[in-house]
Amino acid sequence: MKIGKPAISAAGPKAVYHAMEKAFHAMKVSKTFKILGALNQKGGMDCPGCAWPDPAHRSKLGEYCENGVKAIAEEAIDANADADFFTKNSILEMRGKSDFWLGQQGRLTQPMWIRKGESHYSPVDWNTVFETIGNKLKSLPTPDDAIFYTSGRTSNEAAFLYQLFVRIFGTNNLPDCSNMCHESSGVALNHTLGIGKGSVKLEDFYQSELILIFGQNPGTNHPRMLTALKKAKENGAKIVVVNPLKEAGLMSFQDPQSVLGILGIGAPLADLYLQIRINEDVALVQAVAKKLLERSEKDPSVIDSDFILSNTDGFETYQKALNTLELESLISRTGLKTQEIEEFVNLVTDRKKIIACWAMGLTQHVNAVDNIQEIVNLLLLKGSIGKPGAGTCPVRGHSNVQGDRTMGIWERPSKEFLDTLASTFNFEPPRKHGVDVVGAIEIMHQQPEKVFMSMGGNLLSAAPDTSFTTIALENCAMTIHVSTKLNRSHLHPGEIGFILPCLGRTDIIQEKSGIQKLTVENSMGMVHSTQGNQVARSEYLLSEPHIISQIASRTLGNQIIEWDSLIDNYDNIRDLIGKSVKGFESFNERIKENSILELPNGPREGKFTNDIGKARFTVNSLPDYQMEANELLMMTIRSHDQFNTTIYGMDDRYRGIYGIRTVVLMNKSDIENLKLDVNLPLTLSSHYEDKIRKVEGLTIVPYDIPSGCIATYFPECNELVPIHLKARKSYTPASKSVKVKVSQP
Ligand SMILES: Nc1nc2c(c(=O)[nH]1)N[C@H]1C(S)=C(S)[C@@H](COP(=O)(O)OP(=O)(O)OC[C@H]3O[C@@H](n4cnc5c(=O)[nH]c(N)nc54)[C@H](O)[C@@H]3O)O[C@H]1N2
Ligand SMILES: Nc1nc2c(c(=O)[nH]1)N[C@H]1C(S)=C(S)[C@@H](COP(=O)(O)OP(=O)(O)OC[C@H]3O[C@@H](n4cnc5c(=O)[nH]c(N)nc54)[C@H](O)[C@@H]3O)O[C@H]1N2
Ligand SMILES: [Mo]
Repeated sequence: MKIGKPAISAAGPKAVYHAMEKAFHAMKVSKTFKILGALNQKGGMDCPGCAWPDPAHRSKLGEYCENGVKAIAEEAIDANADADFFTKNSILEMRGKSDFWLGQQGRLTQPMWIRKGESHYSPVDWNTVFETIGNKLKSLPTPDDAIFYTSGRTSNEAAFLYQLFVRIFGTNNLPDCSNMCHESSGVALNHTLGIGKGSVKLEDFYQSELILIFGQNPGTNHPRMLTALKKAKENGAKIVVVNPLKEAGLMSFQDPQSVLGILGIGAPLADLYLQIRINEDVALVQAVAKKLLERSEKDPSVIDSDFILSNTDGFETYQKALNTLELESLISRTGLKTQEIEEFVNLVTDRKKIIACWAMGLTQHVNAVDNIQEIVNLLLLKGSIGKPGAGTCPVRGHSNVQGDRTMGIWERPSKEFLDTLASTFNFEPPRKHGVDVVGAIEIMHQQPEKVFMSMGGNLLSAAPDTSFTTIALENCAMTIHVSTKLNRSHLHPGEIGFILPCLGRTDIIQEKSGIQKLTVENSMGMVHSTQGNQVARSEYLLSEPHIISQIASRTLGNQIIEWDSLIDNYDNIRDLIGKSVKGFESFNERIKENSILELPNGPREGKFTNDIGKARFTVNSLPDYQMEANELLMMTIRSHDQFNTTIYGMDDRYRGIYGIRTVVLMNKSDIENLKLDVNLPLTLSSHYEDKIRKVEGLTIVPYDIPSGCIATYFPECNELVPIHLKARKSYTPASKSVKVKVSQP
């Protein structure tokens, strides 16, 4: 373990070095270059890293980032966790290993199962897999006794087939990783603007005058966004960052595609960096709006009254509510200086083309929906939606998480979507809403004997309240994980547990008609194809659509859908998508030319597609925690060396933390006031009505973070997030604002 100084600039030659070091450690050199040469190139493969869009002109030097290379190394790793590996390692032994170790064992190569009383997984043939799952599903008292989870790497084709199968089977139990991620954005944006997605395109960044970045760490999680920010700045944009931590990637960017960047010279990014207290974003934006409205009394051009009058609803109520708030108390909540807020207001006052970006720093709080709605209020005041260079930009996480939703992976589908499925496929889909992630875990916990199927992902480590979720999984009659890599969820099977290995983004998919393409949708609503270039490493690997079709055919037969022949050619699947999902008409023809499908987006064109046909101003409440004097507010965040629950390494280079993940980033004044010894292990405990949750053996890292706030890593501290602590309306676990107490032996 080593603690050094946090970095003040991201990317550059060091990033290239670290990326290649990881890649060459995991894979042969020739394989590395073959994959990287196709990564994010037209007709090549979509990076499994994040959902940031590709620019129109792709760099020949390489259109990927350090963490994209790490994602590739993780998936295309030469090592295999094969049948032999499972013979040598019991699940009890594997539970004692770290997440990093689990990932290093390599790709899954053969279907495995484990039955009650057994200590080891053993190989099973695909036919037995499909028969056993089909028979189990058919035998359930009701289809709602099965839960079908999806993670966001799943392709459009797989996602579409999966939801269709699940709905013909008879349930809307389709929770997904979005429930823990941007659900709050979807709820807020649907209500206020009429579409649960962002409104900007990549080109808007190049025309914007002001870019606001709330609760996001793009230097680690969306590194290619830094290129867009740099270009925006070159074109004159200003950048305001709102974040409790000084994240290196938001301060300066060493562009590895430029001479200066290669020399390690960074281009400054943030013009104003507001180190806000955790979850005081509503207070900040309300303070800014109050000041703007005050200024607009003298100079009406400060806000866009024409836009407000003709395109929005609820302005007066909003203004009245703002008037009841006291500016001083709003400012004091944020922990920021009046001068800093004044500078923010100055930047907003003179500019009309504003983009607001955000990620998990806003979406994972009890009042997460309020956070986003308040930002929409600010954009509406400025008329900054539906014109070039302006709009909303929720920066998505998983590379196809947005596409999965477009394809119907959602426990609360719209009536319109179900009606179209009903008329296209001639069956009556279930109308009752299904369970989301938290709902699923709660019913699996309360009622044993459920079937849990996971299309990718790692529910156990991604979900809150780890011990609670462990019991939920172990309670199941059957757990089915379609996965590329070994993970902790596999180690807590139900009475029967399956691990079904599948082909990943980097692999070639062969079906009867030949090599198949898949498609994905990026964070800005653009759909394009993706095709791997690695020959399958084992004869047992099947694609996700293939596995779904076989489970469907054994469960439902081939009456409504010809599942067995459908997958001979994935054009067949895209034909079905074209018939039943808006915006995908003539899908096959359009995707064949390697062209990009731009999905319909009302707000992008200034059309608000919610129930009232106008953008809504909303009145949002401030968080109310009732903190005790010795309590701190904890956010669980990602290190630079992980992709969600997949741990690439033990370092968090930009934050100066090496060789350890069980850390607590804490302000020096809190360390002093709470009389803590940085040399002793720390215990964190969260005290909510139902019980006290604890994580022991943590290490204090004195850090530049507002006092009263601490940061820990996800998934190590998920244990502390109570299952019932979730956002209003979106039900997203509030894993960025958990009240905790500290203690030392
Ligand atoms: N390399 C890599 N890339 C990834 C991922 C990964 O794990 N690794 N994960 C992918 C996924 S699924 C997602 S959703 C995204 C996640 O991308 P991010 O949202 O950037 O990820 P987090 O680490 O959760 O970072 C949250 C940021 O919000 C700040 N923050 C926390 N609380 C608050 C708050 O109350 N207010 C404000 N203003 N800021 C706050 C934190 O300091 C941190 O900088 O990245 C995607 N890309
Ligand atoms: N405390 C806390 N908890 C969080 C968060 C947080 O910030 N704090 N973030 C939340 C967020 S934003 C998200 S999105 C969730 C993530 O939740 P998940 O999406 O469930 O988790 P991942 O870690 O992304 O899933 C990793 C697993 O996916 C499998 N996999 C990888 N690629 C493929 C593929 O191509 N096909 C298939 N079938 N499997 C594949 C591998 O087996 C790997 O082990 O976690 C959430 N949990
Ligand atoms: Mo996410």
